[in-house]
Amino acid sequence: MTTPVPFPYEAQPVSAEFQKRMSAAYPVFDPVGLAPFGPTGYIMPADARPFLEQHYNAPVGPDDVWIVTLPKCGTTWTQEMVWLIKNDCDYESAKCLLSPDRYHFLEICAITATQCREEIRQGQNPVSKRLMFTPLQERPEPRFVKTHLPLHLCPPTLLDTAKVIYVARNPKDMCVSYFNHLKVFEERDPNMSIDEFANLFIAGEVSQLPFFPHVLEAWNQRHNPNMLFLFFEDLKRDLRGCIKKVADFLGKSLTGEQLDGLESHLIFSSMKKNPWVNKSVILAYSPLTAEQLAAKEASSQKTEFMRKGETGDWKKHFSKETSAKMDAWIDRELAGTEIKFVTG
Ligand code: PPS
Repeated sequence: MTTPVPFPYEAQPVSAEFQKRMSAAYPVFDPVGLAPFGPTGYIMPADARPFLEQHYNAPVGPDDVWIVTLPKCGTTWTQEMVWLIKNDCDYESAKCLLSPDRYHFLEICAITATQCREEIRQGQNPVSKRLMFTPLQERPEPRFVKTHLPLHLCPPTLLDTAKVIYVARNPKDMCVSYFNHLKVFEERDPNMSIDEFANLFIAGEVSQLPFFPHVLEAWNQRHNPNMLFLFFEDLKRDLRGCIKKVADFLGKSLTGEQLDGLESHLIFSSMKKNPWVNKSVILAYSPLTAEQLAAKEASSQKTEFMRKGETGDWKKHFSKETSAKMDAWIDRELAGTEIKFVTG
């Protein structure tokens, strides 16, 4: 047995004001609360450390592929693409959930509010139990891993060993998409406005943020031969070109016919209709059975995972002031870097 690599980070102490803000915005995480971890203050439930230590020591093999992203930046889209490219466009075998069936969602336990994690443990939904509690070690190789952790919280050997695909999305659209996601998954105050949320987003006071340190850490690794850095907006603009780029990176060659097939499988309208990457995703993360979830859905809002898939959707949501505040923040954070986001 190998000795575990000591995990070098602790949850940072937080002020009473911070706790109060977090508790008002994200009550589901009470009473454990959210806390910043590590040098960039990555926000997670305050009891996440033992999980993070495990993830830091996760097994990594040379044929493994890790999709590393901030939430809502094109993870699912890229996961489906990568899995199909690696598996020779086997659409029949792709008729099952990305996570837990095809991908390991590394930190799903760590980011789930403590009592929800326990509800899933005690609950009747076998899929969510598998999603939460199957160790990475039990997955067959090559392993497909999805994570929103920043690179410094991933295993230190990751980039020397496996292939990593990082997908970035402009922060304005990510903010709107995340605002919707946290409502669907009941992880924020449902009455919060998008402008209030944008303030928390800029301050990095949202689970799995702050935004810029995460992106810039990966951007700085973009020339590493084991790293492919993609933008959501490029996937939108030139899906076929991105499929080719990913296939090249993974050492796979695709016929013209395979490219055509993948392109039509991966466009938004197809992904939205595909239950394995859309509708059933909500079920996979719930302690409820399919019947219980259907009853809940009938009595509340529609639970769609694939929402709009657009670049520039933020224009329909932000006030002028919020948009200007975001622009100033983006300019400030990107000064002196070469990274450019397309926002619409
Ligand atoms: S998650 O929950 O973090 O894994 O979400 P993630 O998959 O990263 O991001 C979800 C957003 O990606 C959009 N999406 C797409 N857009 C365009 N084309 C395709 N094929 C596609 N697939 C997923 C999805 O709709 C979410 O964005 P929004 O803006 O909310 O629609």
